[in-house]
Amino acid sequence: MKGYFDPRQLAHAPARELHNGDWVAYAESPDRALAIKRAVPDWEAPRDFGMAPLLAVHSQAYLDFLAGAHAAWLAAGRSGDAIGYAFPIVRRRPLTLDRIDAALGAYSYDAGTPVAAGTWDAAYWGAQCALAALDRLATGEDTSAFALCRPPGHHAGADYMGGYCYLNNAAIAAREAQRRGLGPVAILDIDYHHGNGTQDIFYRDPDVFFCSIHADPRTDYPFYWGHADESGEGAGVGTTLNLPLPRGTGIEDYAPALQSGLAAIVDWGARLLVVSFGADTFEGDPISHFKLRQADYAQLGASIAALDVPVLVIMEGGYAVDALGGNVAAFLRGLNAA
Ligand code: SP5
Ligand code: ZN
Repeated sequence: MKGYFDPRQLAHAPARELHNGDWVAYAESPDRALAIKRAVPDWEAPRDFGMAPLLAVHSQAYLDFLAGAHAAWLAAGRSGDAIGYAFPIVRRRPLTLDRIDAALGAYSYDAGTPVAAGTWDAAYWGAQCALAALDRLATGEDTSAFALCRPPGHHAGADYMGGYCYLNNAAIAAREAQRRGLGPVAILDIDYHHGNGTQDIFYRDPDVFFCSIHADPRTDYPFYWGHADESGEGAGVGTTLNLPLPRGTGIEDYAPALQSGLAAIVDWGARLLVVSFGADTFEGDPISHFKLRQADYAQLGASIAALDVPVLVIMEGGYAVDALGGNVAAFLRGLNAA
């Protein structure tokens, strides 16, 4: 199985994030990618599939904002990473405002997602990794492929960033797979956090099935999405499945949830599965509260492989850097064991 990574993804390196009312070191560090790179054997650099696949998911205005935000921040006389502090919730009108601080608020839903000098380049090449991995599956030479997307993507919506995410790599790959006639596509999100951006993008879409297994948003980020009763809207009713689990969940309760998610994906008739994989379900993760161990990841991979459809693995979260490479490698081994 090929992995895809581009060194330009390391250019995204915000210094700090707001956590419990104070500044702390940014958890989504370039070291995460380097740790995964060391633990997985077979790499290729992505080729450039251009902007069109990104525009199939994200608005032009949002992409323009993202590409220019750090320069606008510097032009406003600031230094360091661009971070918003005012957010247009509570039924404000969708105004188009020039000031960088207004734009930072309008295009994000949290203050945990700074735009650094290298953010656009890194996010762009991360998305190209997702497209390159899809391209590999399309050749039929492999039944699985791995995109080391970093920064991650599943919290990013059509026109917003959040949760360390800027471009929704899983959604970009899913849309491109549809365009190439590789569907029906299902997305299985097994990051610790709910994939709110992905859910929003496909919420009214009956043609992409989205299933997320995650920490209960009553206790965990992103709070406002991922509750069990969210199941799609309009034509998309029934094609979103949320399976929240309590803090402290270990493999004994995680595995049955995964089986029910996989059963729903099979029933729905997926012919391609995009997996948003986060290793922040690990017992040693510094910002999360599930209890999976390294060997459990091989079991998750094997359960997914049993579906017998092509699997595109998109990297999402996972912040126990010392264990991250081993956890990702275990998952990919389980996926490819059969
Ligand atoms: C992709 C992904 O896993 N995003 C997770 C975003 C979670 N952000 C909110 C959690 C705040 C915890 N901050 C801890 C910082 C420790 N250095
Ligand atoms: Zn996460």
